[in-house]
Amino acid sequence: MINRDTLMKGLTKGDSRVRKTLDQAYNVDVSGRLLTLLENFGRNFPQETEISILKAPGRVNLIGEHLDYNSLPVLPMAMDYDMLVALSPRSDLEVRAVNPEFEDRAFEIEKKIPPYETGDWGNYIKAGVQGIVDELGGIKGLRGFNACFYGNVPVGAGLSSSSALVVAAAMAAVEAGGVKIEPLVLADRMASAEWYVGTQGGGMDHAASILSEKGKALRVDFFPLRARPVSLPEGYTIVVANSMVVSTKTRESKIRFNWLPTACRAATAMLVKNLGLEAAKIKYLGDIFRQLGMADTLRGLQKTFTQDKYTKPEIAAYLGTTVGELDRRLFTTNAGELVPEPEGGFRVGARARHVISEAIRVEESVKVVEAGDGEALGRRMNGSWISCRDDFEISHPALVDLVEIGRSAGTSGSRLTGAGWGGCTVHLVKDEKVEKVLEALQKKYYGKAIEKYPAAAKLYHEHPEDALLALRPSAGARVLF
Ligand code: NG1
Repeated sequence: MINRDTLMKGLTKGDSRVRKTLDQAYNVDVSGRLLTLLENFGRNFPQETEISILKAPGRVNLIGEHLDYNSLPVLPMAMDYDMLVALSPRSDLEVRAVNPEFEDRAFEIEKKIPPYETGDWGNYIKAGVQGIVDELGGIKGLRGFNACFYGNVPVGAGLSSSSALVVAAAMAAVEAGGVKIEPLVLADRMASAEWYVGTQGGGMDHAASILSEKGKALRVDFFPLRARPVSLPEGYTIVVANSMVVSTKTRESKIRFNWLPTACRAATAMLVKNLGLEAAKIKYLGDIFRQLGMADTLRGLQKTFTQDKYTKPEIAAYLGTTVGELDRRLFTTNAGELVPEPEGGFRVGARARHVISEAIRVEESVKVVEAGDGEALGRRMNGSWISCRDDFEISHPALVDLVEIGRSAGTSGSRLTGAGWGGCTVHLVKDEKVEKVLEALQKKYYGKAIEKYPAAAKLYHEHPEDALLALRPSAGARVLF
């Protein structure tokens, strides 16, 4: 905790202790953003002089897309773009949340916090707080809080702005209550906490946000959650180019997202049946991969998926069950929503092929990165791109444009990052080529190709600062002051 005026003075005068704290957490100067946050807080809660400040970063995934919920490893890194929170505890259980971008929200901390309407930003705050209530088994020890949220992670860009908000809200509840939760436990809890908003995502974003170390990428494994910092090869920069095509996970797009984890579940059940595996030991595609190894898993995929699409009745017949039972077992999200069938059925085999081949690329990527071979990582990123585009079908013409522009300007590797259908591309670029790559993306995409996507072009003209980011890995979520 710190006095608001003291921190404001420290930031304005460049106080050395303040600067040291910020240098440990960021590669860039955030004092301007912190001052704006403190001013917002002062305007909204003028009576509160003693406050805490925390950060929860967004992340960019270098490789390993849609693997987390399949219990397979991923390699993300935290970014200096984050959700900042200034907060002060209250003596009751009310949470008051303000954010310059949205309407104010207020709710009570209780055992089961009822959600707002789908898509409301306040649900992400509730998700984080509910996660803490669940972790503690009740509201004992918790206090309400007044909080100002102030984020700069581009929204709907596949950079985990949503998870940064969920993590920030959870950490605010922890800080206000003065309770202790280990980072690994918090990261694990947050993965399921975000299901509160209705999506079936995995735990990558929360792990990257909470467990990252400055200057390092993070290999994350799931069920149980484990994380290991990985040094990136010297002489390379990570460039993120945002298509500005917004890819949110609300309403219709939530169904589109949920088709993927449920198709993976169906693939798992079909493989278990066809390969005669012991069902009790297998919950995820990752379990099959670990049990059979690479070659046998790939052979198993070929043997099992003989047609391109499978309807629900076909999957039910394959598994010797009814559609009703299937809907209950495989096609209901953890938030209890039934996932309908996509037109023509699920491309179960292609989805599984992406997951398994991507897992192989991640394992190889970690090895080559640790051996300092950036070019070899680039080749895996290119392979991931093709697989995401063709087997997982999460691409978008704007992402194709960005990857092609990047590659022809000389990146070592380019791919989409995050859930897909829009959002960002990530490029591995040799330091000496960064300028050329940025210039090509600027000129050919933002200066020309983006006009093919009118909504994206409009967003770009409003927020050009969200377009091109040259990044170094940031530190994970923490209370700064
Ligand atoms: P983003 O990119 O933040 O929408 C989503 C999931 C991740 C992961 C990726 C795909 C959530 C909160 N996040 O991320 O867990 O599955 O897609 O790799 O659902």
